Amino acid sequence: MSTGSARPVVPTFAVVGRVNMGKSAVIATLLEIDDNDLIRISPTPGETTACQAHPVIFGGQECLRFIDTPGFSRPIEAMRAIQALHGEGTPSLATLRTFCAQASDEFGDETRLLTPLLDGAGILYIVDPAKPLRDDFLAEMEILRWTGRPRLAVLNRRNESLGNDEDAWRSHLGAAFNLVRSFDAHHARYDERLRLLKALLEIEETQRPKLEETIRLLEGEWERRREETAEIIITFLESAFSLRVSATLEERDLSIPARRERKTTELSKRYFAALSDLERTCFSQLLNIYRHHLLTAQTQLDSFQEIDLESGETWTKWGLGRGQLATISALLGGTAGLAVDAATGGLTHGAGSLFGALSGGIAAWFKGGSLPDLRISLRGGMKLATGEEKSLALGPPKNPNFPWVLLDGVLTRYQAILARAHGRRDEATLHGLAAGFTRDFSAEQRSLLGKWFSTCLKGSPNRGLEPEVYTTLIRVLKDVNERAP
Ligand SMILES: Nc1nc2c(ncn2[C@@H]2O[C@H](COP(=O)(O)OP(=O)(O)O)[C@@H](O)[C@H]2O)c(=O)[nH]1
Ligand SMILES: [Mg+2]
Repeated sequence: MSTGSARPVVPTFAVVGRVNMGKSAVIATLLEIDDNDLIRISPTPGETTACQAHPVIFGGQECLRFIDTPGFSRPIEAMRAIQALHGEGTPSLATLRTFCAQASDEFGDETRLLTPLLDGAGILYIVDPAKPLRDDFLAEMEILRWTGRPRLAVLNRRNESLGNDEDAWRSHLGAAFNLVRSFDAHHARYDERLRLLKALLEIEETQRPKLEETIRLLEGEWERRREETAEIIITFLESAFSLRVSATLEERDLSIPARRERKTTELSKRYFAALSDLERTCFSQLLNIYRHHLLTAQTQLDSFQEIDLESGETWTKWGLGRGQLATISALLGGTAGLAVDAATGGLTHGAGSLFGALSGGIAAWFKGGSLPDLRISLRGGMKLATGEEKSLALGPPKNPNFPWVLLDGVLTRYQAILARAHGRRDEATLHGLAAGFTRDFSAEQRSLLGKWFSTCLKGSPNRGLEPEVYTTLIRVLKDVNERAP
């Protein structure tokens, strides 16, 4: 119930407007809540019948609160009733209180909406400027103006169509509100969310220090997430580049070509399945950091089936250009793309002698015998273990663009994660978007990452380079954040 003019300790804003204008979607996007059990967003009007408080909590402390309301349902009638109650002149806060205290059920929605305002909450008034500006909207604005609370009008356009009344909306809102802002609840990115929160600072002077502190905390949180992301990507790349799968082959597997082919193909499938698992883990960690539960990320498995076909779409879409690859390859001694470390990670260590021809991959090992037609040339080799058994180990594709394509796959999905608004309720699969990022890296960034990649591909990541790789990635992630898809 309303208590005099006492302001709430926590800066509080009630989100009001006509039903179905996207009030709940605006809150969900602002507060990154994509769970329909926590914030119900629905095309069916009238599903929200009570006010619901949504706290913003940092370090266990509530520092900002939004109140979702059912919205106006009979604004013209309510306006007349309040006016009649007050008599001549502009209705006062006292009249609004009396109205709320006396109102019958027919004004249930209006009463519920006004109560937090009478308790001191500021106003976020959500409208869809594509809708015709009718009298009932003007009545809503009028009632809100009578509360005298700080008020921000938010234009949330729910579809592409431009209404004819946009100018009229703006001029009426401009007169009745302290500030008017556009905000797209289905597409707003971090910067736009921050901009809307900063608008609250402008309308609610008395809460300035608290709101400024909250914005600082949010900015800090955003940076922390970027740092975590960089760390996750480094771990992912390192394990992906060092990934090897191996199988034991017996003499009989080698003597029958069909069997041999099947074994090798199975092994290559296992390699890509394991790579996909690593990607999936990486993506789900990123989705977790950015609080998305309705998204899944598709792995790059399909792209990699094509990685040795230079005309393949992936080859041209992601990864570096030919000249850039040549520069890196020269920098690393010209053979980096093909070099296979004799040690091939831990898999071949220990027993047995290493067969030659590693640099030719498994092809050269099958002297005389025809090699299964693997479309992807994987690093790896064959070695003789004890007795009659041989083990075959396969590793990352030898295509020198592999690491860059892999990185672009992560970065384009990161970009898609940042572009997803929490106010949406549809499930979606993230595909890597059109253009990659690695091609636009500076020469220094490419050479540093190229060096580190090559050590990882050889199975012995250079830890000394990691701090620089980390800083470079942070820079890259910032650029991704600033480039809208
Ligand atoms: N395309 C689009 N649809 C939106 C947007 N905001 C809300 N909606 C949709 O409009 C409907 C009503 O949204 P909701 O937030 O529940 O409205 P509320 O009744 O004012 O709380 C839902 O189907 C939303 O998905 C938007 O910015 N763009
Ligand atoms: Mg709602």
